[in-house]
Amino acid sequence: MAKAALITGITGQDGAYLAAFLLEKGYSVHGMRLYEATPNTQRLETLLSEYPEQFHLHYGDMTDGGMLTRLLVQVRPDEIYNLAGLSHVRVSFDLPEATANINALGTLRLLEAMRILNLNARFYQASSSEMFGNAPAPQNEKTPFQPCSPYAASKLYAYWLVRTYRDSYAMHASNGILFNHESPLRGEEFVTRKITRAIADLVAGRSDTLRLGNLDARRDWGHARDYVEGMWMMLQQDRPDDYVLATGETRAVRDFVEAAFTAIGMPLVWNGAGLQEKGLCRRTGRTLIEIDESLFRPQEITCLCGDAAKARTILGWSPKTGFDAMVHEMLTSDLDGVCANDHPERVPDVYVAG
Ligand code: F7E
Repeated sequence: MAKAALITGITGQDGAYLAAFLLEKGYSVHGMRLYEATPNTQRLETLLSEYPEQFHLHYGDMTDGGMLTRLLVQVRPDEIYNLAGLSHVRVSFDLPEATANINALGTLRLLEAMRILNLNARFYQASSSEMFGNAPAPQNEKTPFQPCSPYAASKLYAYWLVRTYRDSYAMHASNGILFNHESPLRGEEFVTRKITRAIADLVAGRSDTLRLGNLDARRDWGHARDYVEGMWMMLQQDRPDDYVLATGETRAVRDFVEAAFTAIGMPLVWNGAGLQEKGLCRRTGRTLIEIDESLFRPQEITCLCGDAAKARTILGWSPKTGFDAMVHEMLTSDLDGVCANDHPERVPDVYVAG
């Protein structure tokens, strides 16, 4: 009989890639989505029409323990991928209590539901490289955590719960400590997609300057499609464990912006320093990038760079998509969307609002 998988956070980038990956493998996939209207479920609707027998959506909420228990009784999943969460680091400073309730206590509710029901499912927890904070790079499974945002603290609580439930109740529960992973499906409030979307709008004459925060923060950016495969691989192991997934390469936000503008034939030149710094079009001198202080975080993480040697050795996982190919794919998708005029209005910049 086909295996059943439950994915919480199905409407996010990773939910969409993971659902497609598991459906192709023949799984019956159950996705949990918030009752709130979600801005874009187009990609899920495509999957629903392609896999009408295999793909099912359920309304649910990580803050409702009774509901989570009922969902587990109904679905009886073989594998659970806990991807739901408030995932924006900057927003977590504005909504710290909600972040803890959803990310930390939500994971507790799900694990408790499994324990109460004696459910013999394998459990994947979306842990995050943000838990390392400013610990020296490269970071791996042995690096001591130094969370420095409400988001990272909530993820660390969930990480330790997973280990506690694994060791206390012999659950097959694993943490994937994933470094930044992007794609055309990335939310527009994250910096990579914000940049590629803004470039598409610029090309279409819909906007002129892109406002960014800390250009010098360094991140290890991989492609989400590769990372969801790693999630699945963790649950296929005989023994549960914790794994870092990363590319091992780090780049500054500035590098991403430069790569994206160069790719559309508008190489940049930087002028000024600090908040006065600007990115200008090298050919025309037109201002394309400005710095916005409100986009900085109360505490910045300067450099994340993962060491995924354990995943490579034990899971046989390695990222397939390189940085340039990923930037190209994201840009092409946004440029195509703008040309086809099928982009919805831009998501308002959450920071300005907050
Ligand atoms: O920021 C800087 C910002 O919001 C990346 C989440 O998936 O990955 C993600 O967290 C960097 C930061 O992602 C803007 O200060 C500059 O240093 O794209 P981001 P993130 O905070 O690294 C981890 C692994 C997760 O687990 C999270 O859930 O870019 N930055 N200017 C900016 N960031 C944003 N969003 N917007 C800017 O204008």
